Amino acid sequence: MIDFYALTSPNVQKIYIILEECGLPYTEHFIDVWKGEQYSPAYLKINPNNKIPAIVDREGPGGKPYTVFESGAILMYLAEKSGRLMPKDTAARYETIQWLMIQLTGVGPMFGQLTHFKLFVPKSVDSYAHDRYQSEVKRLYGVLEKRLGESPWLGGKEYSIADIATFPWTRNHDAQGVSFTDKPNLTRWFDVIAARPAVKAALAKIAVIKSNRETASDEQKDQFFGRGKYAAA
Ligand SMILES: N[C@@H](CCC(=O)N[C@@H](CS)C(=O)NCC(=O)O)C(=O)O
Repeated sequence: MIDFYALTSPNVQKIYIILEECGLPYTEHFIDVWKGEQYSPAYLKINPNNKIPAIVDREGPGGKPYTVFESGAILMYLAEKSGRLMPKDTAARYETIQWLMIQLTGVGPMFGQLTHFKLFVPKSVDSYAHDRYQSEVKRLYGVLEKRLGESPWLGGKEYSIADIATFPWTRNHDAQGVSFTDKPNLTRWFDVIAARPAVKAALAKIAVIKSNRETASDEQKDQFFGRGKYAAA
């Protein structure tokens, strides 16, 4: 059994998808980051970086409970545990890891910052940041489109954790200012992943999760965004 510390964000969606793909039994524990629950002493013992997702595998290495945080590390751990979704051959495995890393170091941070500036900072206040992140997001979509024109899947010949990591971040491409109408390769890839039964099951679970996102107070938003009196000194 896997204890899964979750809510609804793209990094969490990846873990719902791999758990469903692998048929691993799990129990959800919701950490409402819009209420500051990621800062509770009990949760900080699980992830000292106060972020979701995290998991505790009750049957980890040596049969003992094992904690994993950071979505990329969790994907690799669960792929290794289940023997699926990551190639065994060294060259093929590192091809997958490279595209996983593009998601972890490029797509996630850049798409996340663009969303922050689009939703929470009026363009009149900071058009430089809007334009900087918008340009980088468009560039990254171009890289993904090209890759998917040369390879059936991001990580290579097979569906893998590189696809699972990237798919949730592309679900809101229109809101990110990127149309798929001129991106046939991303369209094909996206539609095939969205039609997978495990992905549908994961997204159905996520769709009914309630959070404090819409009703967060200004102070709770300040804490979540690390600003105002919550800015790191
Ligand atoms: N690099 C981390 C990022 C996770 C992340 O940013 N999680 C957000 C989800 S909303 C979070 O927990 N934010 C709470 C906070 O920053 O206090 C991963 O890939 O797992």
